[in-house]
Amino acid sequence: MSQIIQWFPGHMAKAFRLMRENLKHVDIVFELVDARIPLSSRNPELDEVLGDKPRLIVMTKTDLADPERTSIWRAYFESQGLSVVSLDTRGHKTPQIITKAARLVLADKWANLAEKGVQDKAIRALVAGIPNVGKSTLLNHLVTKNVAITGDRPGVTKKLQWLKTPTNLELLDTPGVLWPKFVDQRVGQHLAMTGAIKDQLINLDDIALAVLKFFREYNPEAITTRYHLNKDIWETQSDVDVLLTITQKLGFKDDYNRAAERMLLDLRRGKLGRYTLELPSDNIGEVVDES
Ligand SMILES: Nc1nc2c(ncn2[C@@H]2O[C@H](COP(=O)(O)OP(=O)(O)O)[C@@H](O)[C@H]2O)c(=O)[nH]1
Ligand SMILES: [Mg+2]
Repeated sequence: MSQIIQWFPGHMAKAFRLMRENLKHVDIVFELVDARIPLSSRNPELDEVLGDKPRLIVMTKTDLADPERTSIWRAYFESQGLSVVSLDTRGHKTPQIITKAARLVLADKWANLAEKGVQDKAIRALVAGIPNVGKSTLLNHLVTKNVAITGDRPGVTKKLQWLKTPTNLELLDTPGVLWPKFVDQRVGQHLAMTGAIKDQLINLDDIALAVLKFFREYNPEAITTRYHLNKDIWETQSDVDVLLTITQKLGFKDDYNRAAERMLLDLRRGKLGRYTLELPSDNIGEVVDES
């Protein structure tokens, strides 16, 4: 993981510089977070960059997340004074949900404009978030099905391009790319578990063991059902032993790396059910001062 930590700061500084530039031109920022890892998919330094720029938290991939935990997270964000929506970004209601929430955030400002005779001004927005959180998908679903948006292009200086939506939003066509902050070992693990980090960057067996540790508490039956294990395996076997048993059940002999890979794939594709890895009370990323 150390390689990643050293690799990010330069990119992040550049991404933030670009974002500061772009912020001058928008009314609101849509900060995307993955509903399965609402803490690990955020970058706390964004707060500083945004200042008092209006913001809407958009929890993506709720179709993969634990609905009960999504509610807990929504309440948590609201308790922090943040506006929040949660959705499957690919759903047909996405434009309505996002636009309605953005209008609400900007209601006072737009009422003031209306008093000055400015009617129906489009809301200009910047979509921001870590890689793979769903930025391009959201843009595609807000605009029209056929607008081509080709990847992220951080650092490219060019004339701003706006995408118009039928709901009177104007979106910067280049999303703001944020990098996750590896403040805590769990952050890296959670990003890996949800597929936000490339497999080449992670130790598969470590992650597989973290998956088992999580499911042992959260939803043990998802594992026993999927891999045809005895339900009481959790009482008699350690996580390492469970991984070995799964390896054998899958017919991979002693190649537990292959089993780890399969488990991760299953997890990311939702074959182990819906899950949310984090709760506000987990205190991930809260630096404990030990000096
Ligand atoms: N299940 C699910 N998949 C999503 C959702 N939003 C995005 N995705 C998928 O997540 C992956 C990454 O999305 P993308 O928009 O490319 O992320 P970006 O890197 O932030 O632009 C793609 O495979 C999308 O289809 C969602 O709400 N639910
Ligand atoms: Mg993209």
